[in-house]
Amino acid sequence: MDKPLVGIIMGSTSDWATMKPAADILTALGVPHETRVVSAHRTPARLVDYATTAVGRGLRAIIAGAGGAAHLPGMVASMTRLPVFGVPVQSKALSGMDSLLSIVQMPAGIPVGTLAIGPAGATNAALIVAAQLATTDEALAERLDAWRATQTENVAETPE
Ligand code: RP5
Repeated sequence: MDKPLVGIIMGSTSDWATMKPAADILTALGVPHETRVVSAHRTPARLVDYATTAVGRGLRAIIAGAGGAAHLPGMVASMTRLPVFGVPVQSKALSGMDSLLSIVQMPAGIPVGTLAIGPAGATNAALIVAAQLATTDEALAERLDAWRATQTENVAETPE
């Protein structure tokens, strides 16, 4: 297995159903990645360790999904210069609006690129990371172009 270039982290195992599409996209595009449960609230020491060692371990980007009071992406971003993309997980109580607002509204200086709520956000987080990596990886660029072309070909002309 190649050294991971992308870290996919999430606040709870209950986030996996939302975040799995990000892993699936990176697998389909041949981008080495790792998946970890890292909670800003329940495992703060794990969070510090993950964020502060990410650059040294060769990661190029981090995708962080969390729900509710979703501090994970912002806290990770505060401890690494790597690009961090936040995926708001749809919560039961507030349908993910809590997750979205707590991820998206970062004060100036520590950016988190915030995606859509739910699996669509996880999918697009992986695609945006792959697009960035593809700017310096011609083989990946070709795989991403092919993936996009297949998606286009699979759009039906009529609804039934
Ligand atoms: C957050 O709390 C997690 O990201 C998850 O979305 C939410 C609920 O976690 P569980 O109670 O399901 O573990 O930290």
